[in-house]
Amino acid sequence: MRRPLVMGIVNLTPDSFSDGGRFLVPRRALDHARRLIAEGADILDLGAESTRPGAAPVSQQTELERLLPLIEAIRQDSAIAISVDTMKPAVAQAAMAAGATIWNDVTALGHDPLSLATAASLGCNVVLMHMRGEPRTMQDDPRYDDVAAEVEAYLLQRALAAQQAGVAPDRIWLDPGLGFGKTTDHNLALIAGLPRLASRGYRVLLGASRKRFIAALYPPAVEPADRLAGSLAIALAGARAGVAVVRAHDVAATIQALDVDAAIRQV
Ligand code: HH2
Repeated sequence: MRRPLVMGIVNLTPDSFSDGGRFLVPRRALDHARRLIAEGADILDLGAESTRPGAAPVSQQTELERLLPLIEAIRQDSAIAISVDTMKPAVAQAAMAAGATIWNDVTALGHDPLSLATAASLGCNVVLMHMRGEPRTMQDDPRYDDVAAEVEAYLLQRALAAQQAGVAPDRIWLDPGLGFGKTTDHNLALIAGLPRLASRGYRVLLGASRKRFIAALYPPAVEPADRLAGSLAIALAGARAGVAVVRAHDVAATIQALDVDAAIRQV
């Protein structure tokens, strides 16, 4: 029984909710990346623009200045798969040229009219994530009739659009986007719906690590760094639902939990 791949999170944003800017300096980001590699991460996800609720947008120039030196530095001593968390096609293109191979787009290649064609021409893996609205306003009373069905329909439609633009189906990863325009109940319904999403023929990526709704489930509200146990509970639910990739801040702990779970399921 193989466990899902673990994608370790490296934030280069001054206002990222969980790291509080500790990794803004590239030197620190590089140290953090190296630590996640040593802990056994399969993929590193580098993000220079925070997508937390209420976050302000970042310019293309700033994203590039933050990302490119880090990708180049990681590439000097590691062959780890690098993912870049961006909604801008020019940033994705420059990142792939520097050595990244995965484009993680929280707008499912919908932010820019050039995104679909750029992804196809780059030949990279693409993460298509569902988000309701935009980060600034997405948590303002989001509503759905059937959140799991609506998110799945959206993701399958974006996957089809990507394929029509020339992206190979085995390079498309789907992500329900926990916390992106969803209440706690919506997030729980999406987790419960993972087996169905994972049966649609595409790899599924799940990102629950340290998210706010975990603190809503276990009062009193805990700080992001104290949400590991809840994050692991969701990672395991994802693994049992057939998720292929888990996005996580705490790489060593996540791998340990997933390895033990995989060993149990193999018996
Ligand atoms: N969550 C965040 C950012 N990027 N990408 C994908 N594919 N799935 C996710 O669930 C996801 C994501 C969370 O936002 P942010 O505020 O940037 O925090 P952090 O990067 O520390 O998780």
